[in-house]
Amino acid sequence: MIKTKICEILNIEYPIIQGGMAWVADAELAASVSNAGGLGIIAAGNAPADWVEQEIVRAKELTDKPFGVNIMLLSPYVDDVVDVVIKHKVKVITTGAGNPGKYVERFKSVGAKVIPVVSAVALAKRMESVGVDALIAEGMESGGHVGDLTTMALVPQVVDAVSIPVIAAGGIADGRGLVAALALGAQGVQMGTRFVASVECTISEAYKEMIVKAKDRDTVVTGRTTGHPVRILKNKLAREFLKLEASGATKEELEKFGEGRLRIAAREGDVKNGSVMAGQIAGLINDIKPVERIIKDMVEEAKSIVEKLSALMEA
Ligand code: TUI
Repeated sequence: MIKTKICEILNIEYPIIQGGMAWVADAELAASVSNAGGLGIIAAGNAPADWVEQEIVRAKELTDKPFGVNIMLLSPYVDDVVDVVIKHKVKVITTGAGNPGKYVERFKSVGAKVIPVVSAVALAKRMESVGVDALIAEGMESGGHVGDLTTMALVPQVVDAVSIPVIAAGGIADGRGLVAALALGAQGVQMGTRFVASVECTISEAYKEMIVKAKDRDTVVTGRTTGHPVRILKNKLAREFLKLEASGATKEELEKFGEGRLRIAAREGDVKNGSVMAGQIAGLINDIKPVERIIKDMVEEAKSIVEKLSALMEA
């Protein structure tokens, strides 16, 4: 058993949360993770509220365990998505790319736990002061929109700066990562890339295969010049985007160039012209496994590491 405070707060068996990945994390993936004892998350991304509502209803059909919704705060539909998660009394709300402060009271009024993603200490303190239940400290190893601190440096600094539980994210895909996160003072982990390479993930096989084939140095960060740095796997799109940035393209030009690219990679399987968001840990992932296997293997590995470490202390 690896039980932490966050397991009690979220009413889950293992301290493993699935990342809220736009165009990837639907009801199928979320329910699979929740059924396996973790916390599954439906990602609202930039989707309209009626899509989010449909996925919430479907997840309730697929699992009787708790699951959450991730709200991407830059979405044009954010207010409607907030209404939907409140209407359906979703148990856990994670947020990304902004401060959920103005919604916290309404989430809490229906008993939801609120867990924002943060990438820096100042942000963590600000979020704690608006009354959130826990934080996800996400290092720049992550896929998608990233900050600039590594998980190793960020997590213990956030742990020391706040008194609410912290969940580590970025660069975690196995039992070693789980034990490392706990050693840094985190109460659990959030994983994205590892769950993308799962049987139950409904995205294109081409996207999953690209993660399986990726090596350690195969991701790059695009969009640094626009203030929206995004980690993706190297491909034709990444090369063209970086070339455009180096040539001094404007924010508007770059945003136009990048529009809709995640959808075409995830849903249409165009992994040359699409944006294949993935974390640096893609290089460690060499197979596509059922979600339950991912979680069981991880917990088993973590237990055996803890036993070895204890023996080391006794020796
Ligand atoms: O949100 C993510 N990862 C994402 S969002 C996304 S969709 C997107 N695509 C292109 C451009 C923009 C968004 C793909 N991947 N991770 C969580 C995260 N949130 N990392 C960092 C933050 C964050 C950033 C600023 C959280 C709060 C914040 O607050 C700003 C402020 O001052 O309030």
